[in-house]
Amino acid sequence: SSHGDVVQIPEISSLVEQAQESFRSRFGRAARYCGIAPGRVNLIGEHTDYNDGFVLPMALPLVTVMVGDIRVSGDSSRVITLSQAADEPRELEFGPGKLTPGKPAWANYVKGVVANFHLGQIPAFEAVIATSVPLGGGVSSSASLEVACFMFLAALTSHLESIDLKEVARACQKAEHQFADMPCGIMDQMVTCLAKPGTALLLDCRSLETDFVPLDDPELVVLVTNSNVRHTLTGSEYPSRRRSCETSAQHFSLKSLRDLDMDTLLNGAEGLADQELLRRSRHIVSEIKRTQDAAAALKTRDYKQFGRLMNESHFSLRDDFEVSCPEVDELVALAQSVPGVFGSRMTGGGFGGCTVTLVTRDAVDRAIEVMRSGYHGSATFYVCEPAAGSRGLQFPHSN
Ligand code: GAF
Repeated sequence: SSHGDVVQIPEISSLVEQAQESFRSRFGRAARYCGIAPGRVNLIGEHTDYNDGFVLPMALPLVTVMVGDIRVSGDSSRVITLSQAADEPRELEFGPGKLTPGKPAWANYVKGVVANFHLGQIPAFEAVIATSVPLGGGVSSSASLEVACFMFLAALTSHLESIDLKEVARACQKAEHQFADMPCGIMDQMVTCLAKPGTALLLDCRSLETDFVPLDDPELVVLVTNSNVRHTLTGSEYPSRRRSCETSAQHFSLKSLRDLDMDTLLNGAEGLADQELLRRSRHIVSEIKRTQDAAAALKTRDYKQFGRLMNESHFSLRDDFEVSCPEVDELVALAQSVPGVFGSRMTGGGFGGCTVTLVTRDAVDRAIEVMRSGYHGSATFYVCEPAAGSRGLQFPHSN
């Protein structure tokens, strides 16, 4: 159908059931424990997390689930992913010894979390992973897998009661640093862990203080559009942006760009090695301010102002931080042209992936139609409202 690229988001319960059935047929008994964690979209505050700044993401109704049980006998653990997008092999087996990253890529997130699980000894286990989060699409499929795995292990080891979700986020970030070679900030893991339905999370990435801002207007939706492109630059450009920010902070003798203001930046600019560093820093300083302003606008339900800030954020990421790409710019320009759209921007690390658009419910079909027909590639659309964060559980005994 002409709406075939608007994704019908599966119920979490049906994803869990699918994983449970698969566990039963593979391992011959019922799964007893479950970890669930969502993907995320960032509304504003991009590349600010590793500069000690503010971010404003929300959880998506797309989730990764991991179900399983302690192994009956044998001392190695076995994990299967049902994701068709994951690289082969889709079954992982690892012993109780030291874990190292390798292939397949999806397994590194599991191994990284096992290696960084700090709540206690993990017994040999068996588990099945299922996900509705598109892999590599810039909506934190990796953080959702890490946190789902952590919550599963917390359930398995009876640590759900005492869990500190900020510590979980830190452990999962470390897993990603060590096992996926990705020097990410703390945004994705924090929102995946902590999100609350109907709210965006204003997070101070320096103090990890949280402020849940209501985003539950029935007239509004958040449209996530996957450009379905991923430029290979991603791997090298993210760490290089991080280094630029550190170099600039050092130039101003500051701990991070969070502590820089625009006047100081512009006055001290001739001392900066080049124009590029100035532009990189200008994005961070302006984006941190925009994020705080956007949260304030959201609190007063000033969606026009919020949308303007989203648009400005995009232009700053495109022109100053240079992490967008032509395909994403095209989707953003198309969305911004539609009446009823408050704002639209790239979201996540950049170089492909998704855009995020704040739009009235009435106008969302039109926005999708304009983006679909004007885009030179093939996009995928997710109509979303802010969803819940992670959880772990033990299935009640059945039969
Ligand atoms: C990626 C990283 F994982 C986050 O920490 C954040 O830096 C983001 O890019 C950019 O805002 O998602």
